[in-house]
Amino acid sequence: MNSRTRQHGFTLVEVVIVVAVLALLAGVVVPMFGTVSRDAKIARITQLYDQMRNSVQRHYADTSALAIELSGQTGAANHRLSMNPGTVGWKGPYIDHPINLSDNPFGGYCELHQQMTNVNNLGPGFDLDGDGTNEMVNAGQMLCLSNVPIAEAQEINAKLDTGVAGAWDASGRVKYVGGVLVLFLMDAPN
Ligand SMILES: [Ca+2]
Repeated sequence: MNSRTRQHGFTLVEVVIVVAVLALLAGVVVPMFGTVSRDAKIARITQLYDQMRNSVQRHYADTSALAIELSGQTGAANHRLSMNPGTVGWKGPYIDHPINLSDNPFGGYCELHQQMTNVNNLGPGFDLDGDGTNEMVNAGQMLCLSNVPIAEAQEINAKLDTGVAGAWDASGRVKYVGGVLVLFLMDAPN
């Protein structure tokens, strides 16, 4: 074999090495993107928690009323933070758009409720201090997100319920039942 013919193309061994290196890189890079995406979804929910808690407090200060925002519904009556349903004292919008399905990064619903009994299978109340009894019972403001995987729900709980005793999924501001993450935002003043 002279130097002229040696110039043509890659040998099979070279091709195999390149493919192996690319496969190795893909194996490293793809999970990295998956982790970033997962962390971004968790961060999105903790941001939503802060934003919605601030919004329901401002809405209550103006109107002395609790609000609902339902991702699967239309109309001002179902979007009381973003649209004025005729509530006395309303000075909103308190959020920049009506809550919709894109507000849940895990693809489920996103609903702001004012009665625990409206949330299926979650039972009344929030055990805010982890002592085994519910400090907040029934009326209040809580954000419900479906389709949240348990591992992600546990991470969100760890961020929002630091130092809370009791079962992670039943105590504090974060509850989790059957794939539904429930975030306590505001108690109804008695
Ligand atoms: Ca909790």
